[in-house]
Amino acid sequence: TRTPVNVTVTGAAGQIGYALLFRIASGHLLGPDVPVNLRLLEIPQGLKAAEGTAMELDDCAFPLLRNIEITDDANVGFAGANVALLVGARPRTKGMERGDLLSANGGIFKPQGKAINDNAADDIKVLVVGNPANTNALIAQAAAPDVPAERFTAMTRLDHNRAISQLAARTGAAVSDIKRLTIWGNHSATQYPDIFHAEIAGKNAAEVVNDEAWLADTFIPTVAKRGAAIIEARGASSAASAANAAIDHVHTWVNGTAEGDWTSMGIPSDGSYGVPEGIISSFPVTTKDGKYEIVQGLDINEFSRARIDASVQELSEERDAVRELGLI
Ligand code: NAX
Repeated sequence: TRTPVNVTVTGAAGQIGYALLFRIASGHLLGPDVPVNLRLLEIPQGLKAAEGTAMELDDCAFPLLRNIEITDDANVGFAGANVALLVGARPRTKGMERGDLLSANGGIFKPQGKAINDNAADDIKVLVVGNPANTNALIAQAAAPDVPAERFTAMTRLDHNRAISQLAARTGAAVSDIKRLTIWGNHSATQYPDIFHAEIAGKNAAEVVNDEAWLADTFIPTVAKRGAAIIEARGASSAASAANAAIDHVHTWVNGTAEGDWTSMGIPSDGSYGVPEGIISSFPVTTKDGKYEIVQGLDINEFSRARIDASVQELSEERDAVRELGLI
């Protein structure tokens, strides 16, 4: 039998945490044959609710779930972690400026990065879900100099999945027929869902759609503002779909992309496609044997170039702001 994989979830008592933990414990994160130990990291006010969730996890009698540890100490929470899902973050509240938001999150992600650096397993893989996800991932990564930078990633898989779903609805295709969609840039309203290289049942998606006005005025804003539309409808932000995307992100990273397809991940840029080295930006990536690679050689048209540049510009500004705050 396999050794259990240690999976740490921060913000475990939150709404994404509640949707996420049961799927990790039932084998959807890593596979149906991989036992897991769960480490739930919360702030003191969240511990009691996390204990309640742990009781429910016990009550599922999941065959793959070996043990659950609950803590508010990051050094304990990340001890021996093989996978860390950083979900807990400081949300933007009314009247909060971007600088306030970045420094409040710096107070979370800098110490967590250091705790990962000092305590996690050598093969640690980190996914940051908590917003602003890309820049929070950058802060954590900068605080973990002994961990290879590429192990710090940010979630744009929800945007990716939303874009596939919107494209399927527009074209009448099955979601499973859509391949090679890309989210570029930041997980924010500037993100760019790119269908110019996507395929629908083997045909070029942009040619199937053949409507640039729909792309510019409907598709892109619908995907980018979907989070706000969910809040409007549900009275709460995306939770189950966000948890599902986190599962997809890590599952794909660990288990690989399908032949002929790729996915979108926020990863430290190596300078590809003119994205400044070091910022954590979303790219098209293929994965294999637990490693990812940026898909190279895509032809970027003017429509795409302007939108990638705008989102990357926002990421560069966020990086400069956290640098000025001494967070990286
Ligand atoms: P909730 O407010 O329901 O839960 C957050 C939890 O984090 C709380 O239980 C809180 O006690 C805990 N927490 C706060 N600081 C912590 C710390 N320092 N250590 C450990 N735990 C801490 O939020 P939820 O709806 O679960 O959303 C979590 C984060 O995901 C938010 O930042 C949200 O903006 C972000 N999202 C990111 C998405 C993405 O695509 N990247 C989409 C969904 C979601 O909006």
